[in-house]
Amino acid sequence: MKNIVLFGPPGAGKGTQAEVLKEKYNLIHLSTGDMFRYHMKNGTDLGKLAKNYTEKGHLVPDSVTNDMLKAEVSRRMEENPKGFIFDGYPRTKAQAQVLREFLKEKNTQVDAMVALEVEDEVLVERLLERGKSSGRADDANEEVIRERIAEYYRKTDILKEYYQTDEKYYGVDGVGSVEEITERLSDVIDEL
Ligand code: B4P
Repeated sequence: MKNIVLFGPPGAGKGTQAEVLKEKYNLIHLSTGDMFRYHMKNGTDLGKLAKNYTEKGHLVPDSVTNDMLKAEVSRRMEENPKGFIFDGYPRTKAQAQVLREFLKEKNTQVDAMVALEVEDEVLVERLLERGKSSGRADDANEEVIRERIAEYYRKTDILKEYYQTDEKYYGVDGVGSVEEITERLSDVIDEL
């Protein structure tokens, strides 16, 4: 089983690339952002809670996020997958620790953390563009987008060091066409 953490700031292209890579490598794509959006759309208790954080550009608390992710991994494990692409998770050190322990219990591990590197101004531009049609409250204005990026530097960027100590970290240039970036990511995945 091969498990990949697809990493990067908001708008780096994690979701876009995960959709391509899941087909190419026959992996299960797990996006915590998509899970929260599903709950928000359906008005569940979890969705109501998540909304308070996502619309301000903040991360949803770790305990809630971890429980949701673990339940989904357990459910999808029953499909006997070739592996998972984690998109948007982990986003804090506490989440990374939970993921490590949880995968260990399942006799598996993170094999690579691949980080898409994109400058902040390009991120803002991409998310504002998506906001014109996505209907996503967190893409709606520049202030919230900048807060998401700030939250990334406060809590998430540090995870590069966390995975670097295990020699599982790979940085990939996230600027270029979607196809070019898929090629760069594939070069890393093919080596695993
Ligand atoms: P996410 O859904 O993960 O949002 P994201 O960071 O914007 O997504 P991504 O980087 O995947 O961007 P995409 O490919 O779509 O999270 C949303 C919110 O949920 C978070 O802010 C947080 O509140 C909450 N949340 C999620 N996970 C959490 C966790 N683990 N813990 C706590 N809270 C959590 O690309 C963006 C845009 O760029 C698209 O419009 C795309 O078309 C465009 N694009 C992609 N690749 C491109 C390219 N090569 N060139 C030009 N444009 C490109």
